[in-house]
Amino acid sequence: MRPLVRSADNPILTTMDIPPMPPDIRDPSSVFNPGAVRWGDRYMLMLRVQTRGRRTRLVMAESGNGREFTVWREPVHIPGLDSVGETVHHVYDPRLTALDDGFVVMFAADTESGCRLGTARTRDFRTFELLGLGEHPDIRNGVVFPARFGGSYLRLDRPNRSLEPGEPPSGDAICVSESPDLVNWEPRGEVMRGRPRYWDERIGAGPPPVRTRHGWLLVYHGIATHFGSVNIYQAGVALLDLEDPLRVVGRSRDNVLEPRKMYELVGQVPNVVFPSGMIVDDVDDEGFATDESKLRLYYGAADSTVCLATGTVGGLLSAVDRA
Ligand code: BMA
Repeated sequence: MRPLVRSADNPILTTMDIPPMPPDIRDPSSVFNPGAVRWGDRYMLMLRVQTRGRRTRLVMAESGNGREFTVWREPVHIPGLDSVGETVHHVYDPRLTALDDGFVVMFAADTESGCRLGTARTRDFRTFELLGLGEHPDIRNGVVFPARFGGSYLRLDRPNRSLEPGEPPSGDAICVSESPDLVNWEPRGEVMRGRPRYWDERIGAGPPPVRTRHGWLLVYHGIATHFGSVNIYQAGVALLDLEDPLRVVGRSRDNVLEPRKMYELVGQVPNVVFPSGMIVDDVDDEGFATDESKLRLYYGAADSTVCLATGTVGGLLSAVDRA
């Protein structure tokens, strides 16, 4: 049985669902790669909306059932982003983590000096506090763990190392960084590498990992680059040690989601499923997801729309091959 089933309503969000927000957002080009988190009885998405000027804006959407979303009428405003000392051209691919009675947003920020990882905090998704843009010269796919480790915060990230001349910078290793305050991050080591020639040659973390009794359940994206004219973006799973997430307990040999539907095969960037948000309903008294816990995985399809796939935590765990 496949561990993930696509929603029959896919794509669950398209540009038709984005209300005009002049002067920026009018008849936008695409909406994709959302962060996701549960807020009380609401399912919240932070959408990446791309205007026809190919500028990116973040926009909130909310839902009572995790499938039908209402898009808020004002884009997210993170004060201070315009005075960080260099021009931020785009902010995109936000990951949302519930932490310390609030929510942390980690997003990619394209600047002249490369892609940085911005961090902001909110309690209500209306007002945001910018914590910083980090120091690493070129890094992406930053994802904060929804827990502290002996007082420290940990994140997964993916340093960019340009692998092909002339191509946008990318990377082939998911790493861990540690921070005392969510502002200053120190690299701690490498978690796993891409597997040359297979489905996940280049990799990056997807949504924030989910805590289970077996370990941290991580959905990540893998890119197959050996098909000549097009890169194929897929999703797979890994299980990381609960106490020491630098240690990989297991990893799926195969992907668990790959472009097959027309909305994944065709669009602004063809052949892309990009997992970026996951909401797990029901955790036990100590905050662990159980094998029966239902999950909703939100992903961008072909850099054009937002899609949903559902499953259980146990189903995804069964896709993990032991290391
Ligand atoms: C990656 C990121 C994602 C995007 C993907 C496919 O490098 O830029 O935002 O969805 O490429 O184009």
